[in-house]
Amino acid sequence: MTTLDSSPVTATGLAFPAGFRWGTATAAYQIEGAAALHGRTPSIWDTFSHTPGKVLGGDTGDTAADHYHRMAEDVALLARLGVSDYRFSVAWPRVQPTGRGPAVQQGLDFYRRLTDALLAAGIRPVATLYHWDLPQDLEDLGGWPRRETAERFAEYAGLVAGALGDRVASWTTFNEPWCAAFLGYACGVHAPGRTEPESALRAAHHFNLAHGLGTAALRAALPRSAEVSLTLNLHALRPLTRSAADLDAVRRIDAVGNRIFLDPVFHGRLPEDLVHDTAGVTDWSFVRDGDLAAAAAPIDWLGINYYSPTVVAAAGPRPGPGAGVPDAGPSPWVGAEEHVRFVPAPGPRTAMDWPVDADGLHELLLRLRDELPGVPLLITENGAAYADRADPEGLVHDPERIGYLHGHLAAVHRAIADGADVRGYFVWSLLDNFEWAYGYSKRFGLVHVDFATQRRTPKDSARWYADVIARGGLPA
Ligand code: IFM
Repeated sequence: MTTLDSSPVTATGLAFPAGFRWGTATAAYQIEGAAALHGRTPSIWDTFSHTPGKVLGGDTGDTAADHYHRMAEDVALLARLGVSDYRFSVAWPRVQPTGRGPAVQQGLDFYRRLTDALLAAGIRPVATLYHWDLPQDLEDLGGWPRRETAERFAEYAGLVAGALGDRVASWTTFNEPWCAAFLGYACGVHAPGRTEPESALRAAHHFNLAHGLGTAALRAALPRSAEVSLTLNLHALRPLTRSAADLDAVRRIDAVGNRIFLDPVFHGRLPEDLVHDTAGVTDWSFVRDGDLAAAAAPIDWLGINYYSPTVVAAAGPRPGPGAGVPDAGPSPWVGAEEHVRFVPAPGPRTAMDWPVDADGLHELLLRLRDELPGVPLLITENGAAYADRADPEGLVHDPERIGYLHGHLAAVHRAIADGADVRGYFVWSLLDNFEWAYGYSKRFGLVHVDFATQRRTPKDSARWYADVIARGGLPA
C-alpha cells in the first residue's frame, strides 16, 4: 500500500521522538451508521437525534459515514496515511444491546473484522469503550446518575475485552466524561438532554467509578502487556487578568471542569473546593466508601483532547429584570455558573467558532508534566472544522486545517522539549462525520465525505499529514 503522495523523506524540521505514535481518531455513533442492524438497539444518541429540535437540520447517525459497510475502504485510507495507530470506539448497544446480559456476536464480529484489518495493515487498534452512546435501556433505568450504570459498564468492559483482547492491546475506558456528564445531564445540549445539575454531579462521580471498575475488569480479562487509559477533555484555562476575583473564577472552573476527574482518578479524592462550591446542589452522599480508591486504579497513560483554550473572568453584577439580556439557558458549570463569565479569546476561529490557539495546548501539557509526573500523555484528539468543499477537479483544499495541525504539532513538540512525556498524537478526525448537536454541518475530517454518495476524498491535509508521518515530524 503506498502512502498518500507524500514527498520523499528529507531532512526534518521538527523531529518527534522515535516510536512516537501517529494516529487519527473516530467514534462509533459519528461514523458507523447501521443503527438498527444485526441486533443493535437505540442508544441515547439515537433517541436524542430523533427528537425534533435537538440536532441541527434534524440530522441523525442512522447512516452517518456508513463506516459499518465501508470499513475496509476506511482502513485502506488509514494505511495510505501511514498512521501507526487508529483510535475508534465500540458501540455499547451494538455488542450488548440492553446494557446487560450476553454479547451479540454479530456486533463483536464487526470489531473483530475491523481490528483484523487494522493489524493486517500494520496499524495498532486503540479501542475506546464509551464515546457517549449509552444503551437507551440503561438511560430508562436512570442513566449515569444511577450507580448501577457504573457496574453495568464494568461488565460490558470485561465482555468486550474477553472478545477482542487477543488482538487489541490498547484500551481506553471513557472519552470526555465531562461532556457526557455536564452537556448531557446539566445543560442538556447533548444526549440524554437532561437539565438536572445534581444528576450531572452524580453522573461525573459514576463515570469515575465506572472508569475504575472498568479498568479492573479490563486488567482481569487482558494480558499483562495491555494498556489501559482514560481520555479527558481538560480545559486549558486562562484568567482574564491576574486579579484575585478572576483567579478564583479559574479555580471554580478548574474544579468542576478538570479536577472533578483528575483528583479521583489520580489521587483517589474529591476536590474539597468542589464539594464546597456545590454544597447548594448536593451533599455528595452518593459517594460511597471505597469508590474513590476504586476510581484511582492505576492506568498506563492519560489521553488529552484539546481544541482551544478557555478564558475565564469573575462574573460582573447580575443584570436586573428587564435589562434585555437573553436567558443563556441552563449552564454546564454546576456550582460555578453564578460566579464566572467566559471571555471570547482573540484571534482566528474555526467553523465551530472555537479560537485557534496552540499555546493553550502547550500550557496544558506543561501543567500535566508538573502535576502528574510519571503519567505518559497521548493527544487523543486535536483538529479543526472548516467549511470544506470539493472543487470541480474533486480536490479539497483546506489550508486552514493544515495551519491548525501544524501549529498544534509544533506546540506538542515544544512541550516534549520542555519535558512533557507526550507519546503520540491523533488527529480528530479521519472522516467528516456526525458532529453531535451540529449534525453534518461541521467537517473535521482529513478525508471529505459526500454524505449523499458516501464518496471519500482525501483533503490536502491528509496528504500533508501523511508527509508529516513519513518524515517523523514537521517539515522545516
Ligand atoms: O466530535 C467531537 C468528538 O466526538 C469528541 N471530542 C470533540 C470532537 C469535536 O467536537
